[in-house]
Amino acid sequence: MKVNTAIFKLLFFLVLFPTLPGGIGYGQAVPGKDENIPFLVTFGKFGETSWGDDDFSSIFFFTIPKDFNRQFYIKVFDPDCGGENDEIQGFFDSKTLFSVYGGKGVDPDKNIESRGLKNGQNYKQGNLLASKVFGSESKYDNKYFSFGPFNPSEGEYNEKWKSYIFKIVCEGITGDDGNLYRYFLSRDAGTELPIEGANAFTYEYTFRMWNDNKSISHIYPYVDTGIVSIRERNFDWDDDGAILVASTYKQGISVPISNENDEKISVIPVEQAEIGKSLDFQFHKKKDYLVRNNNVVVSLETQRGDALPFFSSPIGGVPVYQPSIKMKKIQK
Ligand SMILES: [Ca+2]
Ligand SMILES: [Ca+2]
Ligand SMILES: [Ca+2]
Ligand SMILES: [Ca+2]
Repeated sequence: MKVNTAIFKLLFFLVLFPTLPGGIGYGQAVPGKDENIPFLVTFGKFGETSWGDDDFSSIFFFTIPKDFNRQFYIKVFDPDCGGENDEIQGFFDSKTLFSVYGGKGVDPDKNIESRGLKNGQNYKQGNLLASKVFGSESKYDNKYFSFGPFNPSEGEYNEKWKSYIFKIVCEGITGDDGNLYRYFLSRDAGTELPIEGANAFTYEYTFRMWNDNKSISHIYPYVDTGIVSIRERNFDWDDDGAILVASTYKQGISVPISNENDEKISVIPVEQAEIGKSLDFQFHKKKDYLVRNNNVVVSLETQRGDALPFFSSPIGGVPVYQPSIKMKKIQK
């Protein structure tokens, strides 16, 4: 009887969720496909902020669409701090704690502290579902570790996104080295199988740039109704080329850039044509010489002081500049 039920359930889910063709841009890789960012980075708490991480922690949220009712996994690529990918300072002595939260208190729309933007606020609200500390461990070097399985209903339901919200917190609990890693939201523990309609977002993006002279990385905030301007902050950009903001309306406006262990803040006006779409913040590396191991922090606020999330899979797709919008406006 139990076996029959299990088989029936399996068949039922196979009908509902057939294997989707590859290459569809679902937002489960963090950083996302369109972002062209090699790694997230979190330093041990004894690190220097001049190495590009201003708070030694990072918070990401995952959204699981309410129609998806199977178990899933939150996978971390290269969770260790040692061996390949990571940024050594002296010798590898960092330990990194990854913690997955669900339930009440997680949803950053309902609980602002959950965003983790202000020192002293409790960003660990919610039910702790899983956690693990990683040191320098070859077992996890350049490999995935899977948290889960989780049931979607263990998240906190958000009506606006019609999704269950989960949170993963990464903290450098000791040491001074930089842990570089990525996330993947998967239907399977052993492989990377995306979930249709899922996405991921953060309010403070701390990431590593490519070690070359030509790559352009992107992050994509969503412009909701009621936003008239955005206050952008970048920290420790190492004077590494240009940061531009582009959209359907803006061809690319450069914003003031930070250098070493400092921040630059600027206010960017938002036009009506940009509401309900994503903006494209572009990070163009310096061409004349190579700035190596550039880690940078970026955050945004609306004119009301609300933090703006960046989505791994840009809402409404990557914005493409449409000169006609501007021309129409000029002709008026
Ligand atoms: Ca590693
Ligand atoms: Ca060290
Ligand atoms: Ca790592
Ligand atoms: Ca930097």
